Amino acid sequence: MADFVVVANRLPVDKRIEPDGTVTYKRAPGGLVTALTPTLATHSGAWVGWSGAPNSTDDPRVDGIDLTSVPLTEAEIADYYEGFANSTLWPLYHDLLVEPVFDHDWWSTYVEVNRKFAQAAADAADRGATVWIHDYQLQLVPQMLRDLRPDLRIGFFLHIPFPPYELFTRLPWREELLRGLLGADLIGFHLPGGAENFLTLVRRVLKLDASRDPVGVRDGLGAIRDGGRTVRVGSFPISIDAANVAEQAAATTDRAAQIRAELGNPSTILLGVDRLDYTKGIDVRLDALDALFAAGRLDPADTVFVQLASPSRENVDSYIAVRGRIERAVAHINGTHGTVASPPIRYLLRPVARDELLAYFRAADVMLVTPLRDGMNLVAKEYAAARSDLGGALVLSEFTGAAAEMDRAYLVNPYDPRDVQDMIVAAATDPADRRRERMAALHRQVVDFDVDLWSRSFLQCLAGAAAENESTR
Ligand code: ADQ
Repeated sequence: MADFVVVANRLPVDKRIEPDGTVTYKRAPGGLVTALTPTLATHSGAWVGWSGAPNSTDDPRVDGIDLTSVPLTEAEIADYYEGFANSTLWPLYHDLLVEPVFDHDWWSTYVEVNRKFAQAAADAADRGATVWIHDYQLQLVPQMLRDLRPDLRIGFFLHIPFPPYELFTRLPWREELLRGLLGADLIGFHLPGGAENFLTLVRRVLKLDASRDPVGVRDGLGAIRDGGRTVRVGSFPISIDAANVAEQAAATTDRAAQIRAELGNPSTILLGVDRLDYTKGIDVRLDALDALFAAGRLDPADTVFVQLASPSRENVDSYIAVRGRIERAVAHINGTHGTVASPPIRYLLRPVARDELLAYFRAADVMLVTPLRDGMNLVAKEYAAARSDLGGALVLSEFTGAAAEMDRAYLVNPYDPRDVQDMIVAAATDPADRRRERMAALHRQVVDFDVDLWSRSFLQCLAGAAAENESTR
């Protein structure tokens, strides 16, 4: 039994079957694992999640953490994960960038799968344990778990934006989802705006007494009175292990120089690093580069843009469509502005190893992070952390959570093509001392507000919120 349980859609490991048939587990590199490792290590920790493959039931112990697999059938993966989570909630919570699908069968499966996760968490948690549930796939788990185990301290954190009343209320199941979340003692969002959207929805849809004061960052929590309990609501901007990224990136200097040489030693290397997702605005930056080459503001013979994309949700129609759009744009730009020997766009569709990614960060003169909507965006923070040499420049969309903190970046409105073009040129050509001064501010920001602060402040607020409810029980 564990006194600290993480519940997330995915387990933090990759399963590998070796040629001789033996099964090994390797810790998957991911922000959440890094964020929670220190807490898991100092507790008897458990992690409840799906393995990523159908019907997997193994429960390995990896690096001192007990993993509990929630087995999902192929039909459940299609309806809960690809369907309700990624074709209904994801587009609805990201400004309707594609049209969300509302399907009652998907919803039924979402309810059933959330119940499986809640049961698995209830089975793993010791009496009075702290359970931290993550993200939009599991919004019903807090209340389901509270019904099963009223003794637990339950926190929930949403990693994506939380939409305003006008969008959220399209959901036929809006009351059920809000009620599901209210099982937690503390509900965390990246930004105060998400927390305030939630408070407004609870007040207007559920007619509960919810505070109206602005929500602060890491303190100044909102409050909802629900029966005898108080549910706290707060803003906790996630971050990265910045010191570690800086140290590892500094060790890639040779490889970074090699990358520049491999690209033909252009004057300017631009870089994009994203999951291949329509929210990330990969097409926004490609369109801007096309226009800049056409207008002669950037020289395609002396500029290289490297787009590293990792495949994501490949069975979902909107992801198949965005991949097609991006690949057509890459081919169009290279065909129009390149030569056979030196195409200005280099595009890779596969995940890149961590060290290699950090070397690309160190090689890039301009990092392009142009999402149309993004809860936080860790790539922007990783780039700033990696540039302890204070080189490079960050072009960052105002529609990312990261922009709230990283205001010394070259901020752009991704919906304004001229603004994106102008900022790319400014980031590439501003005097070195101005670029350096901006990067120094960004680097300091991510080092000072790292992921350890994120998890510590959330867990501290959760302990306070839960203790308050326990004292009135
Ligand atoms: P994501 O949408 O996955 O996360 P992001 O925060 O940028 O977005 O994290 C992506 C991670 O994947 C980064 O660590 C990045 O380095 C890595 N990655 C991306 N492309 C890669 C590639 N080609 N090769 C190797 N690694 C790659 C969700 C929300 C975000 C929020 C996080 C954390 O959508 O808004 O910041 O959760 O809360």
